[in-house]
Amino acid sequence: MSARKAEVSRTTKETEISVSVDVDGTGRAEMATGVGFFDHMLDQLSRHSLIDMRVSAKGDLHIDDHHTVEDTGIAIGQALSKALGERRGIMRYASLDLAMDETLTRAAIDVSGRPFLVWDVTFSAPKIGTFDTELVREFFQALAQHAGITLHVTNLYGANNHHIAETCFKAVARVLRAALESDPRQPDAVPSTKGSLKG
Ligand SMILES: [Mn+2]
Repeated sequence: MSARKAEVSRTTKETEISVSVDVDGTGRAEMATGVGFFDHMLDQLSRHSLIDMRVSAKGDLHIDDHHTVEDTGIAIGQALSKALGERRGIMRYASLDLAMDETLTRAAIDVSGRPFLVWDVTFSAPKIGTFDTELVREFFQALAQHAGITLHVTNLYGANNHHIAETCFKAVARVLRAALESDPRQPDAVPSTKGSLKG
């Protein structure tokens, strides 16, 4: 595999974001989105996927966190898609149940080139600190769309909303790691009968 690294810069009237990723990293995270809870979640995404990620976002936080969170998802998704190129030699599929104290969340992924999010996660409160819980879905919707991945996330049970959010990020991180791992039995093949996993 050639180096699976990419950088993306994205500027709109609402946000100015730059992202760099190294898929074959060590999980080194440098997050500066201006949203503390979101930085904490992105740290989990990087740490548990072993994808090095540097994210710098300047968004219209005087309105709310929405544009910053969604556009960061778009930029990380674009960077991942760019880094993965033809998606040769990857395992492609992965799933797992991720436990954290009282919470259990399942994630399944197909690095298919076909963007799709199935989201079955309900929060019992609208906020975690100052962070809107509905933005967790917005982030993963943007990520799935722009990374070109099919992603299913199901919270099976849980009481604490911080745990529910955190298990979503950790579970997705772990399935990303497993699905992007190189397949030693077909290191140069695109794992598709179509011959293409690009969207
Ligand atoms: Mn935490």
